[in-house]
Amino acid sequence: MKIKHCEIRWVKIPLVTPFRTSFGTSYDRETFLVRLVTDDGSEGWAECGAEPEPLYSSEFLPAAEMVIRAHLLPRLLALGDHLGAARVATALAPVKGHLMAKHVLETALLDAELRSAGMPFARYLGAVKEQVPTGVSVGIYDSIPELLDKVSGYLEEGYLRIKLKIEPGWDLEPVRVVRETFGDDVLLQVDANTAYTLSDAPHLSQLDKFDLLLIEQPLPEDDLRGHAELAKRITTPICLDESITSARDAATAIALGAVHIINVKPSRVGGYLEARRIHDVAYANGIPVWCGGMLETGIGRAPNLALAALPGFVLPGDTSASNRYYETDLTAPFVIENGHLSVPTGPGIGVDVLPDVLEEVTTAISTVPLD
Ligand code: NPQ
Ligand code: MG
Repeated sequence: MKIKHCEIRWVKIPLVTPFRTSFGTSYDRETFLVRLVTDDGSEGWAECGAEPEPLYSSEFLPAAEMVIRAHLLPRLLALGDHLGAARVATALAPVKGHLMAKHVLETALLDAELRSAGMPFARYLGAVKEQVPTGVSVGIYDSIPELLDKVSGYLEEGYLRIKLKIEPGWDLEPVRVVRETFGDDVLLQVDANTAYTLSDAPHLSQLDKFDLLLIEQPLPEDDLRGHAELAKRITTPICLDESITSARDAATAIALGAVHIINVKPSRVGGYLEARRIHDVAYANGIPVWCGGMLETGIGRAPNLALAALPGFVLPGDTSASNRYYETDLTAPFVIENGHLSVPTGPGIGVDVLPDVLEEVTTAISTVPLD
């Protein structure tokens, strides 16, 4: 398969509500989409999971676009007729890092291939479910009443799991009040986005009484030793997000006792093929996984739902409905039904952009020269 056309389209979509985490507040979702056209006329789409600034990850959007143009796409073009999604990771391996940029190209090519073959992402990846249970990620708020109002609304919408963003100064109290207000049966977890250090272990152990499903990424992404030590000092299961960028990372963290549950995000690990390898390593070691989110539009949400339908994805993910983030999605909206979202059944990612919505939110569009 050859790439005949590559287009990079920047979009900016307002969020229905600001999303505050320990690393900052987002008011809009700004990202770029890549559209590939292959020599058999198939189109493939993918969405970059990076943010405008390197705050969640060292990657950020302008750098991702630059590395795609200057270092990644040329390597794929050099494969000529031998190009295929299964060869992307090897062809791009000489380029260090930039996994969110690599994810975009691999996913767009995989979408084109699967559309051409008439195969849904779900079937290709090995999905075993047609609907997946969904949770919701709840930001940090200025006040407890505001938080309770949000959580109450999400529970009414049917979300099966509540994830609270926490940071020093906003942790024990919000968790205690949510647990007391909504009861012991609500599936509840927290995400610190690396905001703590091992010296906070005594403080974090006070979360143990709230019977949380997990605490996500409490320590810096490169502190596996710290997470292994923390796991001995608290009973809440440790979940890693930012720390796990490959199947090798997953195997290392598991071997070190630094992780009990893994948040799998295809954009963080370089694409769906590595995400499936992480699933396989975790599954072989009895480690549950769930599908994380990066505020994707429908273009990124669709393949995430296919991944979330694999057998090892046994916990509700952050694959929330479109209206959690957007008034109008770039695709037909994903709607929560009985706490579940349906896995797309169409070829490739199984969704198409809505052209007029896309035009509305496009801030820049450019064709990448292929010569
Ligand atoms: C997490 N996602 O699990 C990430 C954090 C996050 C749903 O909590 C733009 C792009 C904004 C990526 C905000 C959720 C983001 C983002 C938050 C990732 O840690
Ligand atoms: Mg996280």
